[in-house]
Amino acid sequence: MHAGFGRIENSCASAVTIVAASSPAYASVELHETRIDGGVSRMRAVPTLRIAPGDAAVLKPGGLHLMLMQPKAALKPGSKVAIEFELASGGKLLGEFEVRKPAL
Ligand SMILES: [Cu+2]
Repeated sequence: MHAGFGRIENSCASAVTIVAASSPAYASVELHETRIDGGVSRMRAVPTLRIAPGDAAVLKPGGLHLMLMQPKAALKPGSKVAIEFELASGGKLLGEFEVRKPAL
């Protein structure tokens, strides 16, 4: 299982809502949020993510992230992974993520 972090900017004049994500490199991709609940770090699935016009969603450790499940092949640091976001409007957004070693 891998985690994806980054910044998704909405430069459109209207809000966008991400309803799903997928990648050719993984069996499944989910949007998750980490929350501290009674001193315990828990993840929950985020079914939809709305981004207001001119705003951005920041995916970072300890917060929103992409949960990348079952990589289909070994991924080398420095290589790129494409992730496609499906929007509520029916549109699609293609993102490119760089593979990095976990920061320890
Ligand atoms: Cu997660």
